[in-house]
Amino acid sequence: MREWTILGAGALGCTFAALLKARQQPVSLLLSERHRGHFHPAFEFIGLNERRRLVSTHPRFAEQAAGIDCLLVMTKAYQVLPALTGLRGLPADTPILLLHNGMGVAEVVTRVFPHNPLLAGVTSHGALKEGPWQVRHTGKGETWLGPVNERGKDFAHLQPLLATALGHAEWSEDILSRQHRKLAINAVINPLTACHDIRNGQLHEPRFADVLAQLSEEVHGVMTRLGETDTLAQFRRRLNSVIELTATNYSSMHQDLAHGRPTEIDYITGYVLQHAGDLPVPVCRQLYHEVKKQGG
Ligand code: KPL
Repeated sequence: MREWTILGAGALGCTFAALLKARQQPVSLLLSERHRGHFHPAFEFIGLNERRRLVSTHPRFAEQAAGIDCLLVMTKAYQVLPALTGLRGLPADTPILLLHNGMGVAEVVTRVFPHNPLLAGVTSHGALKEGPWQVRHTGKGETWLGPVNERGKDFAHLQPLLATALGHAEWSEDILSRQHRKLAINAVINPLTACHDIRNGQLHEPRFADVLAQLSEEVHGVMTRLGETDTLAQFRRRLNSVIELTATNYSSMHQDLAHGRPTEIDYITGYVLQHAGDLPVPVCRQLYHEVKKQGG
């Protein structure tokens, strides 16, 4: 592979670009039309050690899709399809690695690009945009990737490249399960913090104890229905540890709602509702409608 192309020049996309470039791995940023003519050839990256450096990137636009070797998709979930449908010239052997939050997108990407190797990943790195072209890496996390279709299985060699740059990356043939685990955490923390206008850590205040208990039970029930084997107690332990580790953060859904941006509710809570079958999920449903009502 000659070059990574990152779709989604948000905080996390730029952080991955900076970390890959720091290991001399070639990176280009695939930009949307609104950046044409307004693109900064470099962004400022603030590392975990507070060191600042200028990262110069090679911009690409949709009409240059034919030259993409490996596509890393790091947009918001609802931006993936509109962005990918503009890439008609993408070669059929270019692997597409979906690293966005939420689920339900891969099924549609498979229909639009039936021949491409498709992979999915989850990452727990934290990043923040401090200015239009200024990005801060706020937390080192773990990254998992694995195949979504048969052709994706030939791309396990991407894992060591990512591990070198990110500090951790592992390959999993059962990436769906990793995605479910992350989705379940997001389905509890994100809508609750967004609707109540609180930081993640405030979920541990006694006033949220009941709703947290009920929502985690609902989400866990749906995950079990999807074949996941974690017990409710194990799920709650993981959930509580993420709440503690990210206590001072505003969740991504909180930030989206607070800034009047669309949220990923359809790909997080919406996914849980779609897979609930006949399980009762009243809190999930109520939060879904509440986020929608607030404009998300
Ligand atoms: O992934 C997150 C998000 O905000 O989307 C969590 C883990 C909840 C951290 O804020």
